Amino acid sequence: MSKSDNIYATPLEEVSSFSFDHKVVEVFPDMIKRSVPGYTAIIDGIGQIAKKYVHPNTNIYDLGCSLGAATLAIRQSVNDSSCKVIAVDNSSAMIERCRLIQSGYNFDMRVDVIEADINDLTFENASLVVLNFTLQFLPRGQRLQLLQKIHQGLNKNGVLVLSEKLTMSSDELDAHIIDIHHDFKKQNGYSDMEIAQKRAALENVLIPDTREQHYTRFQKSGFSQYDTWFQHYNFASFIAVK
Ligand code: GEK
Repeated sequence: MSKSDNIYATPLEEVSSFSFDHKVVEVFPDMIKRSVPGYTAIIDGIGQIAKKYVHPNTNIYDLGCSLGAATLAIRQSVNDSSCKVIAVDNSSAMIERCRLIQSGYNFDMRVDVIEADINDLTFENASLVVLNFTLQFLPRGQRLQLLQKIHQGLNKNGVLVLSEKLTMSSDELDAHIIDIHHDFKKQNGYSDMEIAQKRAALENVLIPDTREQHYTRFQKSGFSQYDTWFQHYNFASFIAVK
């Protein structure tokens, strides 16, 4: 069972930059469900997308896998022993816990849980690549190159699922949707102080793009079809097909 997230529940003299350390690992499932609107629906949807797009004898990549929720959904819904999931994260605390969790399930479909920077990977024979709320943590300058490498490593008709927090198209709308997201967090039991301190911790760590920036990047990476398959407030998930 995941402990409940109270990392920012007491006032901090100085809020340091957010990092995916042991403290976060302990509360992660609770934190992400209470903070990201639609998270559970997106994980379920990734399982359904995998059912449709994963082919026998191919690789599936879960990039920035954290504890492997997307990996688990894919293993559960596809469960083909000729396929392999490669789950990657650069947080050693996440990877340690992810290995433990994944080894607790007895699926036919194998998973390799790897500690690495996703920028250092090469992708091959991929039918599905998942970036579920990970790209937003990479410096903007690294994002296009990663998508180009993913596109190269996908088989024809292979799919990238990219979920991200979005910046809205106008400053006014963006401010309003951010308020609505904060109300969502309050309804999930976070106090104003927790919301403010978490926001400060994520400043310059989570850097959201607009939908247009994502679409332009898909185009520049060579994807022929792309669309939004899910959105709840300023949290969206895109599907891009090679
Ligand atoms: C889920 N996908 O539950 N290389 C590898 N991993 C990275 C990198 C990098 N360069 N940068 C960040 N990460 C998960 C949720 S969380 C999203 C993803 C969130 C990792 C980081 O360590 C963290 O585990 C993950 O990306 C982002 O479906 O917490 O909002």
